[in-house]
Amino acid sequence: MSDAETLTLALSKGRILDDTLPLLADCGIRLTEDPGRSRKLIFDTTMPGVRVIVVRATDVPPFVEHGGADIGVAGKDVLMEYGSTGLYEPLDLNIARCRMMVAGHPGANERPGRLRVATKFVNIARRYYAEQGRQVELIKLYGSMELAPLVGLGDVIVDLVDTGNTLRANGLEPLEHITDISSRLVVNKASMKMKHRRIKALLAQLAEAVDARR
Ligand code: PRT
Ligand code: MG
Repeated sequence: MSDAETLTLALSKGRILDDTLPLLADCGIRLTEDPGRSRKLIFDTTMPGVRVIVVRATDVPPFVEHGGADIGVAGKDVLMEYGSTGLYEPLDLNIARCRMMVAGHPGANERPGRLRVATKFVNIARRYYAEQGRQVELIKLYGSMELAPLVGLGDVIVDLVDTGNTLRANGLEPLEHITDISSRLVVNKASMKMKHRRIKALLAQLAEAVDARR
C-alpha cells in the first residue's frame, strides 16, 4: 500500500478518465500533466499527497483490493464481472452510463434449446441466464462482441450499449435489458481504516460534485 501520507487513485484511460477528471477538478484536484499525451503511469496532482495511476479498466478492482491504490473508479460492469466483496463501493459517480444488454439479430434470443452466448462478461451472463433458468453455452471473447453473431459465432451477445449505434451499424438489435451501468468509486478496506479522514473528506467532496451535476 502507498504510505500513510499519500492517497493513490486508480483510473483507466478513455471514458473513465475523461468523465472523472472534471469531478476531481470540482474537488480542487487537477493532474499536473495530461495523461492522454503522456506515457507515464503515475501522475501528480495539484493536491499535495494525492496521485493518480492509470491502469486497464479491468485492473482497477485488483489494484484497489490488493492495495496498489487506495481508491479507484470502475464501471459497475467491471465490478460485477470481478465479483469480489473485498472492496468498498461507497459512491455512484453517475458517469460513463450505459446498459448491459442481450443483443443479436431480431428474435435470436427466442431460438429453442441451448442458446449460444458470446461475451466478455461471462460471469454476468452466467448469473443472468441462471436467474432466467435458461441453459446457455458461454463463449468468452475479449472484444468486438458485435462481430460474433454476424459470422455465426453464437446466437446472441451480452454487451454494453450506450447510443445503440454500434449494434445498428451491424444490423443487430438490443433484445433484453440486464441492468443499468454507471461508474463507481471503490475503496481499499484497509485504507478506509488507516486513511479514514482523508478518504471521508474526498468522498464528501465527490458526492457533492456528483449531486451538482444531476
Ligand atoms: O479500452 P479497453 O477495451 O481496454 O477497456 P474498456 O473497454 O473496459 O474501457 P472503456 O474506456 O472502453 O470503458 C470503460 C467503462 O465505460 C466500461 O467498463 C463501462 O462501464 C463504461 N461504458 C459506458 C462503456 C460504454 N458506455 C460503451 N458504450 N464501455 C463500453 N462501451 C462500448 C460497448 O462495449 C460497445 O462496443 O461501446 C460500444 C457501444 O456503444 P454505442 O454508443 O454504439 O451503443
Ligand atoms: Mg473499450
